[in-house]
Amino acid sequence: MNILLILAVVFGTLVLVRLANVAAIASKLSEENEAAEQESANRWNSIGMLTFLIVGLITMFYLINAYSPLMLPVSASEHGVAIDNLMSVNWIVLIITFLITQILLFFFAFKYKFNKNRRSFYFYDNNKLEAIWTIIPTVVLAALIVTGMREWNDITNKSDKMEGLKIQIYAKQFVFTTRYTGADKNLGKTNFRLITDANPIGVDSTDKASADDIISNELVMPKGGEIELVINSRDVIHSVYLPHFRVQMNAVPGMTTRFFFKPTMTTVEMQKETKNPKFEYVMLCNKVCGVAHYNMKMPVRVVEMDEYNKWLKSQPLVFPLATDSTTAAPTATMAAATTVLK
Ligand SMILES: [Cu+2]
Repeated sequence: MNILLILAVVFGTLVLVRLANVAAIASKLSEENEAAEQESANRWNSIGMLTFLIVGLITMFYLINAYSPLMLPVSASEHGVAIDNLMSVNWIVLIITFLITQILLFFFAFKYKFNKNRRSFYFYDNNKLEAIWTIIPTVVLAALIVTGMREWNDITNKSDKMEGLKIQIYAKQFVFTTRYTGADKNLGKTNFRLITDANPIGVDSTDKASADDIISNELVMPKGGEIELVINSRDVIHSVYLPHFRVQMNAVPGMTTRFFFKPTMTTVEMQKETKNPKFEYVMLCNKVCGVAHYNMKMPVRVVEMDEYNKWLKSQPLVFPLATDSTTAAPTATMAAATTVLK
């Protein structure tokens, strides 16, 4: 704090001295000197503009190169490849536009600095020019938006129309829980009134479909399986974010959201791809949902179908066969209020 104060006093004094100098010089200047001073200032400003352009561009490309190893590896899902392609197209358009506009802006500031022998060219109106700078951005932006919307519709339509391997992701502050279907391929109904320590996501034990439901604190998926995430939240809005699969969908209390996708690379394959033997997929909460939000995540594994089936058998049922009636039996009113999972 003391150093800051000293620095403030020193720099404050320097500024005052400098201002006094400027005032003294200005008062001495004749009209001719003023013109020469102005020209020199313009020259230095224009050189500053050009330097800023060059240093800025070099820094930009250096940083892009330096940080690119921290970017996500190739997509581990089918639709993710299309998303990555869209993203690349967007970046190419953005970078080209950025380079053209910024180079012109700073280079013109350098080249067309004030020159008393040059008159600026004045024109009142130019329809052709206005048409060009209106139509080109409109066409490019419309093309980007339409292709993006088509891709997004394609991805989300699957969630509405197709049936996959249902996996429920149940979010609460600050943990995720997963629930898998048993042989009946259906998830039993849930109701928040049935939530207890032994039944953390409120599965309705009277629903036949819940008898073989399996619960876990890990998201394991078979490679090549059509996965249908069935997403719910107990308390606030969370977001299920699987960056390596280019998947993100909000978990909203009171409603069910879905995401349909197909993992294409096992964890082992991704470890080889990234040349990182410690690589693990992860699911993160991507909505600031409270104080421990930063820590809300779940380990994710993608394995071959055989291994997946073996793993699933080793996981506990939501209702173990010797059910504790005090923790699991719902009342008639509770059953009536049960949320229906399609
Ligand atoms: Cu969260």
